[in-house]
Amino acid sequence: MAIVDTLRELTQRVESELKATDTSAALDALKVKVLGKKGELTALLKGMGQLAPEERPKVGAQINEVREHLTALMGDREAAIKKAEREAALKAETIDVTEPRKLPKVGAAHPITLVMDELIECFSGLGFEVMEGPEVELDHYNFELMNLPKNHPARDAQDTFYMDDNIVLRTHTSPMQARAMLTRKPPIRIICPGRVYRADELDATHSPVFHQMEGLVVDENMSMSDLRGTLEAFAKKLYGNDVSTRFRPSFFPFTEPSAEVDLTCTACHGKGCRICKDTGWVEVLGCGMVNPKVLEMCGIDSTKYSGFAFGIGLERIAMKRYGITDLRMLYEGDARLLGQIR
Ligand code: 2U9
Repeated sequence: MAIVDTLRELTQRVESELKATDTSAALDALKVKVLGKKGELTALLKGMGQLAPEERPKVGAQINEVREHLTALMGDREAAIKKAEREAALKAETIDVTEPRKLPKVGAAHPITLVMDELIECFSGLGFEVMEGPEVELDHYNFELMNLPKNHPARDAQDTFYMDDNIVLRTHTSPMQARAMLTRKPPIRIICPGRVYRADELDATHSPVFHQMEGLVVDENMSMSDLRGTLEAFAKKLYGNDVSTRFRPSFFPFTEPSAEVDLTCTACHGKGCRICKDTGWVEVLGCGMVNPKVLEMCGIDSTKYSGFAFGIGLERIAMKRYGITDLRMLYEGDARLLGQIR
C-alpha cells in the first residue's frame, strides 16, 4: 500500500477511535499507540529509509502533517474528556445542604431521676443537704431505731426482704437518717433520696423496688408549724403558688403526732375531678414530729431537741406528673414512653 493510503487509513481510523474514547486513560493509551516512540507514525517515519531519496521530503512532510493533525485532535479530545470528568466528579460529590439530617438518638434522664433531681433542687433551696446510704441495711437501723420492735408486722418476711436474721434490704431511707443523728449534732437538716425494697408482687400500684425521699430536721424548738411551713413552701416551689396543703391525722411508729399530707389537685385546681376523685385534693406524702423515743435511741436529747420528718414516694409524683397510669411502665424501659419525657 502506498504510504499516502496508509496515512489516510490511519487518520480515519484514529479519528473514529478518538470519537469513541471517553476516558483520560483510554486517550493516553491511544496517544502512545499512535504518536509514541514505538507508535504507528514513528514506525512510518522510520520506514522512510526504504523510499527513493527524492520522495523522502514529500512523504516526511505528509507524515508530519498527519502527526500535527492527530496531535491537535487529541488535544481537543483531551480537553473535552477532562471537562466531562470534572463535571461528573463535581456532580458525584455534590452535597445537598437542604436535605434534613438524620437526628442522632439522644438519651434522656428517667422520669424518676427527673423527679428526684427536682425535689433535691426544691429542698436544697430550703437549706437541706442530701445524704445517701446503703441499700443493704442492718435490722437495727432499719427497724429497731425507727421504733419498729421485733414483733412489728412490718418486720414480717412477707413485707421485708431478709438477707439473714440481721440484714435486710432497707424498707425506707430512714436508717440513713438514724445514722446522721448518731454521727452529727443538731441542727440537722437532711434529705435522703434512694431505692427501697418491700416484698410485694409487681402490679399496677406495687413494686418490690421503689424510690423515696425522706427528710429530717432536728433542732431546738422544732414544732408542727415548722413542718407545715416547710412542706407548704416545698409544695409551692414544686407546683406553684396557688397550691396549698391539707394535713390529716395518721400514724407511723417513728413519728408522733403523724399526718398524711394532701396537695390541691393540680388537674382541676381543687374544683374536683376524676384524678382527685372529686375531693379537690391528692395525697402526696406522710410526715410527723420525730417520735422522742426515736430521738433518744439515736442519741439526741429529746428534752432539748425536737424534730420533724417526712417521706415522699417518687413513683407517685412521677406518675401524676407525666400521666403514667401503671407503675410497671416506669420499670419496663420502653423507649416509646421514656422518649416522650424530658
Ligand atoms: C426518722 C424519723 C422519722 C419518715 C416518714 C413517712 C412519714 C411516710 C411514706 C411516703 C410514701 C413512705 O414511700 S412511701 O410509701 N412515708 O409517710 N415517712 S414520716 O419519718 C422518719 C424518718 C426518719 C429518723
